[in-house]
Amino acid sequence: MQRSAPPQQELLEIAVDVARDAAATAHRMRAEGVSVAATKSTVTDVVTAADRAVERQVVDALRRVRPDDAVLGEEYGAGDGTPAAGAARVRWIVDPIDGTVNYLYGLPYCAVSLAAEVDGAVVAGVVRNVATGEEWTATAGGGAYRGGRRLRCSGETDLGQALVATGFGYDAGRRAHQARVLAELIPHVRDIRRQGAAALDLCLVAEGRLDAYYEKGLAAWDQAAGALVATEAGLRVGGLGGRAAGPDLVIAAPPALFGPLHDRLAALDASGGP
Ligand code: LIP
Repeated sequence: MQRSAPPQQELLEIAVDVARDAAATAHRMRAEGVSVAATKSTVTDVVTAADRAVERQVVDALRRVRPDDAVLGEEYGAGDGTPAAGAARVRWIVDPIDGTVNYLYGLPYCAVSLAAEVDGAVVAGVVRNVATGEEWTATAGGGAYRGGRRLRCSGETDLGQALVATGFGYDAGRRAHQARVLAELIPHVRDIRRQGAAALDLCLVAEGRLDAYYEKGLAAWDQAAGALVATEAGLRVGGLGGRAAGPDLVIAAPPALFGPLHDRLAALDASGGP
């Protein structure tokens, strides 16, 4: 018999507690000095000891409070304690340090991102900037907040006036394709911001500190919590051609800007390339 799903607010409170402790660990380890522990998909796709330690801390904390839940993390994947079939209606999606290269270089634009998914739908999420302590939260249908303030996205309706954020992958061929797309797009927007952490980019768009965001190549852990914050702040979040936001492309924009940005990115084959 399938268990009943816990209330979203309860999942959010767990996420916030776990993310705050995780961010404190990441902050302390940064102060103690970090170095590259290993590389992943390419020589520039680095992982530090802190990425691993923080993810283990998050997984252990979630196991203590909700031992039957599944966990998907950037560094350890689906983990080892996959619960019995039918038990896990809840899956946690964690990026221990989104913006790892910024973290390595000491740039204050990296975050712990933790989302709770029930039956495949993200229902609660938190993104906490490791350096500044800024914290964004959201529940499905319950709105998005930072510092107790309910967030509303930008009201910009003209793509030519939009400040757009984006990012590049770790593969040189993909970066070359993304740069070609950007070179064609940039004359049609106000300007571009490349800050290096998708979870934070989505949260800044959610509160109108940016007007829109798009990126190819994101994994679930990069965008799960941030996309909920963005959606709950009034943004349309999706992919090309009516598809959901995913590795092909994530676009987050106010409803009036989504169409024009989507059409430009589609014409530029933004989800194509390596
Ligand atoms: C990063 C993303 C960012 C992207 C980087 C990288 P990581 O995630 O948040 O948007 O441009 O290439 O994928 O690797 O720091 O978790």
